[in-house]
Amino acid sequence: MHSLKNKIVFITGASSGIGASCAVQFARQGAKLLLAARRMERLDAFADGLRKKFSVDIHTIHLDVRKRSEVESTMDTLPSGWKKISVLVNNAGLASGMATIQDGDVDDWEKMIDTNVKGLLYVSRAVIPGMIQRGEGHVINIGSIAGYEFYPKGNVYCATKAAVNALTNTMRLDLNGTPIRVSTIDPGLVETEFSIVRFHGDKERANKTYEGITPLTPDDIADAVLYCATRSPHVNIQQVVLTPTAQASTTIVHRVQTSQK
Ligand code: NDP
Ligand code: 8X3
Repeated sequence: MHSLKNKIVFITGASSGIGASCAVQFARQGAKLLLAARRMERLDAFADGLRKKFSVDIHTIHLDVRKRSEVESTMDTLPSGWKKISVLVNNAGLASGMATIQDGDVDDWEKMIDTNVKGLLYVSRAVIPGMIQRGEGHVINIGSIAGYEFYPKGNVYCATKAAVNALTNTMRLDLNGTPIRVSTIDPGLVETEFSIVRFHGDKERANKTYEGITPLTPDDIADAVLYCATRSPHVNIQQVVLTPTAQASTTIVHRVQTSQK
């Protein structure tokens, strides 16, 4: 197992869900955590808990990945002990709305494209050159099965995750010949704040997404991320696809009525 002790792991979207679970997993390994999100109060409280529990070194940063100049200046001005990033987990992302193409809200579309595609690119562009220079690095993108199994009303979210899939594969091509590894973790239904965000705060509608199934947990995804990151440096796990057992594809989900469960 490749040790991550004192290696800097940078996780975007670490204030909740999959990103937060990844932070816990990497903290357990004794990595140094560079954690980013927009909700700083929440991120700082979470980081304090991790410091107490795992005695790890953590630096939190406010980062709205949609803002190119904020990403560039924040990454350029990282404190000296936090520049040498070994693992980048490009996790920040969201679905916003779920409507047909003819009814879709263009603001929702822009939010998804700006976060899931452009945000991932801005962060990657800021981090990868240093990895090449240092001869060490691993980029782990959080994609989705929605990136290749499209579903009705998923249009723009699916398109952004298809873009993540294309970017993961093309990053690997461009970085071939360097020691930098590139992986993607592509989950199906994971119960996080994802659906609450997608349905603009409507918790009742969000809960229906996971009704009658045992969904994946953020820890299930973080396990896979950690597995990729702890292989020997000559092993690149290119892709991990995980779904709940009840989910055969984005559209085929076996749901059991609560009373029958
Ligand atoms: P959550 O809503 O629980 O977490 C999303 C995280 O992304 C939060 O920490 C949020 O932090 C951060 N984020 C959102 N927008 C921005 C932004 N503009 N700049 C910086 N950070 C941002 O959802 P998940 O944990 O489920 O989602 C994580 C990733 O997993 C996403 O890329 C999602 O597409 C992917 N995914 C999720 C699945 C699921 O079923 N849940 C399945 C497949 C993939 P803050 O608001 O504080 O900025
Ligand atoms: C999130 C999973 O199926 O809701 O990427 O699009 S899905």
